[in-house]
Amino acid sequence: MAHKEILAAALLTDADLTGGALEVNSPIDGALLGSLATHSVSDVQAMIAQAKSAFNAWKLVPAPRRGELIRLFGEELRTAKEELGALVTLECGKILQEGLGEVQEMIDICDLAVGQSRQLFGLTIASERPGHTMRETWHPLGVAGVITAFNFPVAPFAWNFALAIVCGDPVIWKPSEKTPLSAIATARIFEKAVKRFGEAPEGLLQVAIGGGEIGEVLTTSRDVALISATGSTRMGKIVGPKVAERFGKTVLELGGNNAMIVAPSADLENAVRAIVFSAVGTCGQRCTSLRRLIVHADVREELVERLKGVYAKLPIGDPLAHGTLVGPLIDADANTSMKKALEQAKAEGGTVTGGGKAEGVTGGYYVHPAIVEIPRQTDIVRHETFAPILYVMTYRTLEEAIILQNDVPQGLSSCIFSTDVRETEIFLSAAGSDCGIANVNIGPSGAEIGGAFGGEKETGGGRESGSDAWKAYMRRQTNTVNYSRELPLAQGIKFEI
Ligand code: UN1
Repeated sequence: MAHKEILAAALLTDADLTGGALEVNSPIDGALLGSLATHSVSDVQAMIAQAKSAFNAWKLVPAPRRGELIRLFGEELRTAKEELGALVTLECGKILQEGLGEVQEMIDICDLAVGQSRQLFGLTIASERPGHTMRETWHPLGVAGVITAFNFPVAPFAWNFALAIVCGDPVIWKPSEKTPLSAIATARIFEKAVKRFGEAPEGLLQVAIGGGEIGEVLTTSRDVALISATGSTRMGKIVGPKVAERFGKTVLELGGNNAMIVAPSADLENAVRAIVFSAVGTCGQRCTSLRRLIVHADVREELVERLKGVYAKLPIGDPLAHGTLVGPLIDADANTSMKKALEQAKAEGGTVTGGGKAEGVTGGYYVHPAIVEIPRQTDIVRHETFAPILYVMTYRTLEEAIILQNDVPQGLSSCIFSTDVRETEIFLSAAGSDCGIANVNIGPSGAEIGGAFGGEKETGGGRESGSDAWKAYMRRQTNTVNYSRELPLAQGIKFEI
């Protein structure tokens, strides 16, 4: 499909695509997709006011009813899956299968959130006083600001949004300046659900288009109760303290530097498939991408040879074309960082295979994914470069492998390939991986929405998506109720007046 058809199918109009200074280019061929108007600081302030008034109405709507709106959103997303998936591909360059997968994640989280809307459970707690009862209640939190990155233009938004809405919180979404169109199209799909729902307050979802100045309004406003931000550690270091200064809440999902340990007992066939998908998928630009391979000396040679064989034949090119496995990098800057990282890796003793410009594809930044064999975990290996670079290191004892796996500033995702249950259980134990995600016999990327998603250390500590991540969008209240005729004090204190 031509670019114009994809934009039209996603219901983007000329009015959306013209009239402003924010140029959006497709990484596929550099074509200009639109020149968008951006929001001013005062526009965003008005959005916050609107969201605040929406909150006052929405927080009183019963949660299962709020879930109904998300059920309808999930239905609309099912209908629009192909169109939105293609737009995601057009705008961020991931292959169509992954664009569609991203929309599927949105649908899945809607389903989860609908169920969750009937399960915003609190606890009942034993009181130490006679005739008293204690419980914990979860209430809507307030306006949520959701900041997302170019590499996943829609799924992390949906993880936040679907839960926020069932929890009672309106959302202001600041998408990446590189992928605003997917956000506008998503908001339009949500509008359809709102229409069918009938009685939703105005402003449950507002999209703020612009750069850092927009983010600044959201992070510093006392009327934005929660900031959930996905992006670089650098961004998190700016956002985190700003929100903390006003005692706002944050969910931060920042960098990853994810490793796989391949043990001698590993199923190498599956390991190769998992490595290639997680290292070159989304052109190495997932926060969960595999960046470090820690291979046992006994299987290293065989594994690296097999990988080099697959890498040499990877179909690189138009991500909309059937059969392509590697699309373009997002832009020139990404290309430069990849080049620089490879130069540094060489200077630090690495041997690079691949990594150059891909032949025969023009218009975008198409590269050969790189394998870098490196004797030590040097500075560049410990740094997250958002590109398809796979560093390969060797180990002899599992202990040594786990030390290498953990010895990076980031702590998002990790995995081990081994058929030895003693090894896999150690890897998942307190003596093992220090990451938020630790997998056995699958790669580090492609997490399902049912689990909590996020990581430790410089990854930011936030958890989104499944499990009890919904609690971040609510405030916890502890209630003590006295149904006796006395007034005993806690801790047995006597206070006679
Ligand atoms: C991201 O790269 O920011 O686990 C999100 C995965 C996807 C989400 C990645 N479900 O790879």
